[in-house]
Amino acid sequence: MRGADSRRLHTKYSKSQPPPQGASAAARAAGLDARRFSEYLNSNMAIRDILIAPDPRLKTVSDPVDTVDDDLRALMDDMLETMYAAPGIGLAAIQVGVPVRVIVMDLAREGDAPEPRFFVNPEILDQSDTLTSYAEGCLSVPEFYEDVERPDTVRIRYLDYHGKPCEEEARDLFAVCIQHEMDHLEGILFVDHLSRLKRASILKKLQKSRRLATAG
Ligand code: QAP
Ligand code: CO
Repeated sequence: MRGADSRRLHTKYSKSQPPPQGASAAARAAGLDARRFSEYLNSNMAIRDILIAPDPRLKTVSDPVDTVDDDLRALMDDMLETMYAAPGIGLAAIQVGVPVRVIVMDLAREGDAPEPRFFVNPEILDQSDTLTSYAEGCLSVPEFYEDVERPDTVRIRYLDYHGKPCEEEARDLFAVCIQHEMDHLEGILFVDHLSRLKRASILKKLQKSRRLATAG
């Protein structure tokens, strides 16, 4: 995220001087507030539709990425815009209907500078035996939150926004989020970790609100 393109974008944009069309994730990395930035989103910028469960496409196992190129970066930029607009903290490509192994994330607290992160072809190298439980939500399962137990630390390998191989240890909310998002790459939702009864109840309610939304 740091590099030539981010250095060009050090000026803060104001309302009278909006950012250029298609200003990418580099703009955010340079310190633009993504939440203020969202004021400038318009129909030319691609906020994509988020698939809502029980959409069968969410069960797809996503394909590995061959090359991190400009096309893929355009997808990652769109995903980040879509996630910020929602707003959410993590999004997998399949949630916007693209079955490739790509995740975007921003765990920065509201009011703090945004910290967009990109994970291409992520893998878990190692995981702790200790489990921890967190009340998870999901942009594809709107308005439902349930405790899910997962390893509390994972070591991951992935390619970043520029295709550079990276390796690091994820803990706390980062560990929860990366495991939740990596589940999406296998076609797994957090509700798949719940009892059949609880899962069926949530999916039925989502289906019902979908019916009501499309009937009107
Ligand atoms: C996944 O989730 C996650 O129900 C990312 O009405 C969740 O961004 C990782 C959201 C928890 C770790 C812990 C959910 C927005 C956003 C909703 C999200 C909603 C609006 C969820
Ligand atoms: Co999710």
